[in-house]
Amino acid sequence: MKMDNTLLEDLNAQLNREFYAAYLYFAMATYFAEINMEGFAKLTKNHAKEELNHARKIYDYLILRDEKVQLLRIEAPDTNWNNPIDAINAALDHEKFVTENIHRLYKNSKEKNDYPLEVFLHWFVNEQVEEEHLFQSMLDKMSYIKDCTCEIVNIDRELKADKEYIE
Ligand code: OFO
Repeated sequence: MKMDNTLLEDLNAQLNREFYAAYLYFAMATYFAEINMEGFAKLTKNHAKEELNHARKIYDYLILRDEKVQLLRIEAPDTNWNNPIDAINAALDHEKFVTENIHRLYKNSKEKNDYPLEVFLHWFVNEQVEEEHLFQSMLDKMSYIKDCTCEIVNIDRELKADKEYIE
């Protein structure tokens, strides 16, 4: 089944948004490495790799559907973060933006009766719930203790030791 042109354009745009997300998280990892927050650097670098995996899923799916892959220009992320809370806030905002885009794609795939795409997008719909939760919960913890830098250092230490965020 050929994909509707609007859906195809939007899916290629989502491929680009996933590559941009990887770029954004690599930029965050660089920021955290520069201020010697190794745990946050590890978390965000790991997340950049996850985003590349999201891009790969969409890329493979387009090939599987015999549709045209468009590799669009990747914007440079804005990296003017004043402190760690600012950076994690930007991560959460970005994930909310991605969720909106995934939901629109999902809604349109239903409206165009593209059942395979609708089912393919289930994984992304669920993934966005996890992604928003990850950064929201981290931001909550950081916000409670924003006046105590030493606690942010503790969170950083925990992240550095966390086996979930392996290199
Ligand atoms: Fe962060 O989930 Fe993809 O973009």
